[in-house]
Amino acid sequence: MQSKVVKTVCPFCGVGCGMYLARDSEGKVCSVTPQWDHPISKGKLCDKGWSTVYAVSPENRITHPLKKEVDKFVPVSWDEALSSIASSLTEIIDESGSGAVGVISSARATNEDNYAAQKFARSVLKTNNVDHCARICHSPTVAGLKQVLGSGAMTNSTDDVFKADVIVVIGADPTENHSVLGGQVIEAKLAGATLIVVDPRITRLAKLADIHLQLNPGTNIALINAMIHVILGNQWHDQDFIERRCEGFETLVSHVDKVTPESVEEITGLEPLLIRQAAQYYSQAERAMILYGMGITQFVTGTSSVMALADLALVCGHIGKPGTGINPLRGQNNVQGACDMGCLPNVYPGYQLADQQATQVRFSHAWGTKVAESTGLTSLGMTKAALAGQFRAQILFGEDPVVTDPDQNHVREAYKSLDLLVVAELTMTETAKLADYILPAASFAEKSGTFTNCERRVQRIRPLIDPPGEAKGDWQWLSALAEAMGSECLKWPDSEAVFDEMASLTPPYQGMDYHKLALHDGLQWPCNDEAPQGTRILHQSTFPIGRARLTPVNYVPIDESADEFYPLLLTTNRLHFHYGCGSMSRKSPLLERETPPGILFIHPVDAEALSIEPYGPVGVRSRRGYVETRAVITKDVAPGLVSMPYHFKEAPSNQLTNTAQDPVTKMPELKACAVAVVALPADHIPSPVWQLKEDS
Ligand SMILES: Nc1nc2c(c(=O)[nH]1)N[C@H]1C(S)=C(S)[C@@H](COP(=O)(O)OP(=O)(O)OC[C@H]3O[C@@H](n4cnc5c(=O)[nH]c(N)nc54)[C@H](O)[C@@H]3O)O[C@H]1N2
Ligand SMILES: Nc1nc2c(c(=O)[nH]1)N[C@H]1C(S)=C(S)[C@@H](COP(=O)(O)OP(=O)(O)OC[C@H]3O[C@@H](n4cnc5c(=O)[nH]c(N)nc54)[C@H](O)[C@@H]3O)O[C@H]1N2
Ligand code: SF4
Ligand SMILES: [Mo]
Repeated sequence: MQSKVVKTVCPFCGVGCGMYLARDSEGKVCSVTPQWDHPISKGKLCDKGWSTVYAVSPENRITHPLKKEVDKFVPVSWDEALSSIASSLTEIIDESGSGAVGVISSARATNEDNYAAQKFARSVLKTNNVDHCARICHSPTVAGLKQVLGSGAMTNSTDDVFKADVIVVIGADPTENHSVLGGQVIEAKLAGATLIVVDPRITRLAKLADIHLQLNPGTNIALINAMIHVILGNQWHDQDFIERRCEGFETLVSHVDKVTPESVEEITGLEPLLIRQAAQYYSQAERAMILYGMGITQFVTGTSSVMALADLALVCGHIGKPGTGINPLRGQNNVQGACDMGCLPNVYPGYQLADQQATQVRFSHAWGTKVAESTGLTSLGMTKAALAGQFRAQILFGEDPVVTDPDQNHVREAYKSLDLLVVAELTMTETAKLADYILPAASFAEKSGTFTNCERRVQRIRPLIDPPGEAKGDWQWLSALAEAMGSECLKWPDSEAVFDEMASLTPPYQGMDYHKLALHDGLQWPCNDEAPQGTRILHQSTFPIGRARLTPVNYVPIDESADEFYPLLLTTNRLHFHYGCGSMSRKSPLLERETPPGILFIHPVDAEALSIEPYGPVGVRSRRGYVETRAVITKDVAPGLVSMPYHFKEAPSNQLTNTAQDPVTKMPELKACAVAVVALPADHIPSPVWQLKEDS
């Protein structure tokens, strides 16, 4: 029997579907129901949303603070854990300075938690070393769109897919990864929209598309520049829009002058005619919308690729109107929020620049304490500095970098080299296993707060049950840790007070409060005096930087191509049924039964050449590591290309991936590296990676 129901938001992806969660008379979460009147999901949830109960169930949870003693964890009290962490942090800062400590926050936790995390880093630890998974996700979006448009977020709203005549899905697989929105793209296509998909794999949407540009991995810029060339050559651009709203047009014109579709045929592997057709459909549509994802950002050219896409939208004037725009499909339930909250080394809440004195003065004054001045390290920068002995302590919550960061062996070494690693988690992860202290964190079903979804919609979540055991919300333990370090800076009576303080210092959130958010089913930022009901479409009459800056960019090849030793190119993708490091989705027996723990997608031609059988065991090796898994033979990947999901700790594709980075944002090239694949004996059961390590 249900004894309480709350209205809340799915804790998985950035679509931000609305759900009701119910608990039974024993205080356990017992059911999930879609919210029929939700502005985005309109009564739908995907399999992960439906499986939320397993993700938070108390049997799988960390319930007490744990301290590592030699090679096992023992429960300790919160007081003991926090006072000991506080004194280690103080000692390390005294010895090595604030640059030797840092915070990794969580795009899965609330805005309130993330606001507290960066405030803790900047005002208590006095460092800008604060980052989170956006680094390896949409950091090129934040930087690239900010450079060209002045703001790094989705320009339009999800239901604009129903207003677009042409939808371009580039480097994204929304029916797997943003499933409710992916379903809406299919609906829009069936209702008459033209669908163009740009992806080296044949995704579900590619199968339905009017045009599928199955390009070689890492060649987006060559393709986009060629499309712009075709558009300009045919006078298909929007001269009026360009004159009124953009600068830098002449330079772009000469930059793409020689980039004909024929000149990029070999690079992209695409027929020139298809490029011409795509350019025509996109530019000639009354309303055309771009949706993009990790196939754009996770390259050493991530930021340039985002800028190229923005250039394409601008020359066609497809921005600032319904059914148009350039729309990054932000991944995690609250990654937009974690960025907005300033959990990035270079910006404070609301993208106020960390290295500007005005920002430092503003926040020092508001917080009543001196804040960090020197520039901060990115997440991968902290890993690198740890390996160099220059970074000694990390407070990390709601991420599992040992599974999800590139080059697992080097990440593990970096974490092992720390003098202090504190991990706050719902459950035991591969990263938590390396911690000195594990703190039990409350899940979304046990706390109040807000998540900001991919369309900038800030929505409330509400507690249904008490946290299991002694678990605490993230801002609450951060507040207690600050206090143990002698700071009252993070003392708030409740989540609403955290939100109010944040909103007063974050211009795009200034017009929001808990009451208004509840009343409107969330509000989209910017929400302020000029836009009290929030903003559905950005840049309607002007850009935050006045005129958009058209920015020509060059195609640069991927860092590591296939060669005679590593003859196949590996890309990484996601599976509908699993999420991130798998620590929440793999708790569901329903989701877990759908796929074996680890898969390599390979084309029949390559499988035959390597004598690989369907579901046969295979070994996959790169210059950095080795995993064993099972082969799925499919024409959905091109010959010469193999693909692996990254959800499985037994066979983590990040054993293999490359850390080569985008120079602007330090985004690693997660979408391409060279590998060698071999068939293993048919009766061999793929060994999990930890066993392979023991054997070697
Ligand atoms: N089920 C599920 N859903 C998720 C997640 C999950 O783990 N599981 N994670 C969430 C998160 S954090 C994120 S960021 C989003 C990510 O969502 P997506 O961006 O859709 O993520 P991916 O599947 O990694 O990559 C998208 C596509 O890029 C393609 N691609 C690879 N190389 C290239 C290239 O050179 N050019 C082009 N044009 N395409 C290329 C791949 O083949 C793939 O189809 O999903 C979110 N939703
Ligand atoms: N090879 C390869 N690697 C990739 C990618 C790829 O495409 N290919 N994609 C990258 C991308 S886009 C991303 S975003 C990253 C994601 O990488 P991660 O952020 O490491 O992945 P998640 O699985 O989302 O990890 C979140 C953790 O947070 C915990 N958690 C959930 N809610 C809360 C909370 O409220 N509080 C606390 N304290 N913990 C909580 C969960 O238990 C889980 O263990 O992976 C990246 N890694
Ligand atoms: S589409 Fe995303 S937000 Fe919606 S139910 Fe699925 S995982 Fe949750
Ligand atoms: Mo992501």
